[in-house]
Amino acid sequence: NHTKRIPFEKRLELIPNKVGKRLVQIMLQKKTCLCVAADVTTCSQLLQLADHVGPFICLLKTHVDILTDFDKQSLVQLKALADKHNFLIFEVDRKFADIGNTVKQQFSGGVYNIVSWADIINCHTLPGPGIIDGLKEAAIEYHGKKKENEIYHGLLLLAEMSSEGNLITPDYTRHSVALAEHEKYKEFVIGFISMGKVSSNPTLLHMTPGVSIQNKGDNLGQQYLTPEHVICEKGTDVIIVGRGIYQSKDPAKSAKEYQDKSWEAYLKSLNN
Ligand code: 6AU
Repeated sequence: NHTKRIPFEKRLELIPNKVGKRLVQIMLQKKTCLCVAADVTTCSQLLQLADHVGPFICLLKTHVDILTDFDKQSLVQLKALADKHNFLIFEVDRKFADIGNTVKQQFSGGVYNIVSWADIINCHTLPGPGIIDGLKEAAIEYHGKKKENEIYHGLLLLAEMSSEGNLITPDYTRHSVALAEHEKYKEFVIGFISMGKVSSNPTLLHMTPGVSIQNKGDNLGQQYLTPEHVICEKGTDVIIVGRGIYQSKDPAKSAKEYQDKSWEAYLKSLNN
């Protein structure tokens, strides 16, 4: 059964990447499968949201490119909030999609210096394996370590997208899965952005955007499913929720609701 679920406690022992392990530990400690997409446009909104939803999440997804007043100090504060509330940071805006040599610089250089504050990043697989190699080199060089098992970042491959009419085919997804499952990347690639479970390898995590309790979609092609549907029916591990939380009147209350729904669905799916 493709959606047969292995408990997180078991998977924790198998995951080779430090960040992937840490994430699953947090999920188990806090009983949450929720990642909040903090798509707000100022640093103060970002920090405020992170502080409000922090207790309920395992991961905060940032879009650093859309901050109008980006400054490095705010990221230091964000890191402090991540420590305070025990969550990891996933920077997604550099949804890396270029050749290895370019993404290596985008990851470790520029104004954002993502390598210094993000735990998790993601990339498109369109350019081929070189994109993973480039990002991996940047991650290893940042820590000045050459041993692969000392990588302190985790990479997610975009195997599927939530937007209507996207050009990803089943074949493209299969190739992305094969890359993630490759022995060479097992210390660095921790899973996928996908609409559900695409690999039965228990060390790889699946994170799914396009999740909302209330809405069915937006007017720019986003399509939503409920937390229960993506966890129980599609077999995903982590739900990524943006507007359903940060646009609600009380983001902390909404985050708690999504947290509870995600964990209930996870427990239910263990008995499926
Ligand atoms: O809940 P929303 O629709 O407000 O936000 C969904 C979040 C946004 C998107 O940039 C992101 O999820 N997203 C992504 C990823 C991983 O960034 C991929 C995708 O296929 N669909 C999607 O919505 O921050």
